[in-house]
Amino acid sequence: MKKLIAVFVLFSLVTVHFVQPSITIKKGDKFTLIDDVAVTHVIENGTWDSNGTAKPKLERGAPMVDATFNGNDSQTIGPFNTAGTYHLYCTIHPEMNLTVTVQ
Ligand SMILES: [Cu+2]
Repeated sequence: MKKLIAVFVLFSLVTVHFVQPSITIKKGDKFTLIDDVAVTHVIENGTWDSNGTAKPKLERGAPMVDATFNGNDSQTIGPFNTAGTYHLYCTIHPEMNLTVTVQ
């Protein structure tokens, strides 16, 4: 099963965010991230903390994610082969955090 999740922008870079802040998938699934505007995103393993500091971290059991979007494109992320909760973020845009729950 492949799920879709979109990335979009409203008027300024400050408000760039994931349309959904979280996604739940089954073990072994991949999902597709869609960048539906002309904005570059670089999605990697890690999070932005509440102070706006990037915290890169490859969590145990997570696939290594390093996906560059150039705008109006999409990429498949995964597969996630181990159940757990994982964190992805956009290294360019603070607050662009995505939580992936694998069941
Ligand atoms: Cu971004």
